[in-house]
Amino acid sequence: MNQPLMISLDSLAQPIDFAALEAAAKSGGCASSSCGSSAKPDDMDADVWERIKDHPCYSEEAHHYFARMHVAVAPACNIQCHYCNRKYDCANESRPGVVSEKLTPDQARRKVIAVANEVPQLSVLGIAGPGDACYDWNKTRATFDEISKDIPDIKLCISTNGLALPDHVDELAAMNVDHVTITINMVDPEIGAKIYPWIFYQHRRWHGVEAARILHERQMLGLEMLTARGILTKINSVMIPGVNDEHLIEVNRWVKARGAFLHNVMPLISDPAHGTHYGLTGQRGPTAMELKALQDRLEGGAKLMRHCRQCRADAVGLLGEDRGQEFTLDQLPEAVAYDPAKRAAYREVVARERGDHVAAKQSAVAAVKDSAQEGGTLLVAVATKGGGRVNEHFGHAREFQVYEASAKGIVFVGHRKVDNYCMGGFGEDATLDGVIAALEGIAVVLCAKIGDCPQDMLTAAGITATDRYALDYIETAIGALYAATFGRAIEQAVA
Ligand code: CLF
Ligand code: SF4
Repeated sequence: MNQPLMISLDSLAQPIDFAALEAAAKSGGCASSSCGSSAKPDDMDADVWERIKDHPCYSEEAHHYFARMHVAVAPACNIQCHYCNRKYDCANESRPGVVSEKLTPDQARRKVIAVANEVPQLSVLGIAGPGDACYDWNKTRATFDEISKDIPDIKLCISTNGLALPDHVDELAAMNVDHVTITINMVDPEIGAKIYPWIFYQHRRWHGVEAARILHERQMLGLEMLTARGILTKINSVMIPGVNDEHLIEVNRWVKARGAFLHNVMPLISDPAHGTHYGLTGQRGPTAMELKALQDRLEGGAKLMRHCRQCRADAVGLLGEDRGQEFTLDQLPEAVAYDPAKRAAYREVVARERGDHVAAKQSAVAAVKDSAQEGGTLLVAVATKGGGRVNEHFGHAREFQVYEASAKGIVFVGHRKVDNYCMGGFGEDATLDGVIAALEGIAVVLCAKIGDCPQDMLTAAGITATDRYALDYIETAIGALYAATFGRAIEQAVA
């Protein structure tokens, strides 16, 4: 069994122990078996790997180690989506489009530098609403221009509805923006008319099917232009049951044919309290199992992203955590100067840890494939705070990462958000009921620690929970678990 490197756990806990990070970065060389470059998948070009390996959204594996931050600098939008209400703001809410404060490009620069000095995992700066980064273009460009002067190695990323995208593709390429997300919910304007009541294009408002047709054509043109320039493009689609759920299979085909790098199908978030059209008219979102069923049907098409956390538009931190409230404008110093030392030290440590992780993962996956039996599928929920390890207490988890072990190996298939059950040392039954409901379909929960009471309640609900694999790499733990459940002595193979 791999011995956990304590530095990796320390480095992923908050606050960062910078002295320990630096010491670890300086200790020892980088053996070929443990170098981060060994994490490159065999079927990926070296150039593409170089561009995604530290991007937490474009690489599922990177999301264990690297953080993104969003700055809300471009509030104007040129379309209306039935799932959006840009007026709504709640700091406890976590969903796209929601933001606590809007920033000028100069305020954004101060904030990004402050975060880069404090959060060494930071690798990506995104502009992701509320509003549209391409429509409110001058602010997007000014922000990226400023920040890339101070932090040249930060990756720049935008998310757009696509309507104004074709007007800016050449500038995006010139600005070294390598990652663009287009939200594409339909390729059939009849369906689009049920999602978008209007768009604003060429100085006037368009409605209904005609509006959706224009949006569709602009989205396809933008995607083709990005592909032609070698910019990596991710497609986000909101799954809206009864409106576009079946249709997303067609969307997946279209975007694959036009060179999309990833397809991210996200569940509609719909609540009357949000004041959106869908929320107020009772349109429901999909259940976790409905989302998974659709994603499973899409396998084999455009490559799927399954680890999206539907971040707030001012999110800061690893995916699944949000430290935005630590960096509000009133907490920022007036003058900031970027210090690259922490980020550099962190990257060195991660490069080593990551090579070990990939080797452990490959071994566990091969062993599961080797011994998988017909129908031997195990859905496992893992409490983790990063680093690819089982390292979070059950009661502290705000989400569980879900993996499926089967004849296909060990595959990350999604996450389940929960309210953390343990508040100041004691748990609340009502919250635990919510956690159990969120774990629908899960066979086993792996965590770093769990008390007898929640363990018993989970057992009564048909879910096994164990801290037996605390601090193991996630795949190593699941491999051993799979062996105990279905396999033939896998434990030796992954030891
Ligand atoms: Fe932000 Fe989006 Fe860039 Fe990531 S988020 S602009 S690609 S840096 Fe990532 Fe967040 Fe999902 Fe977006 S988890 S909502 S996919
Ligand atoms: Fe809201 Fe984004 Fe849709 Fe504009 S494109 S209406 S900001 S979700």
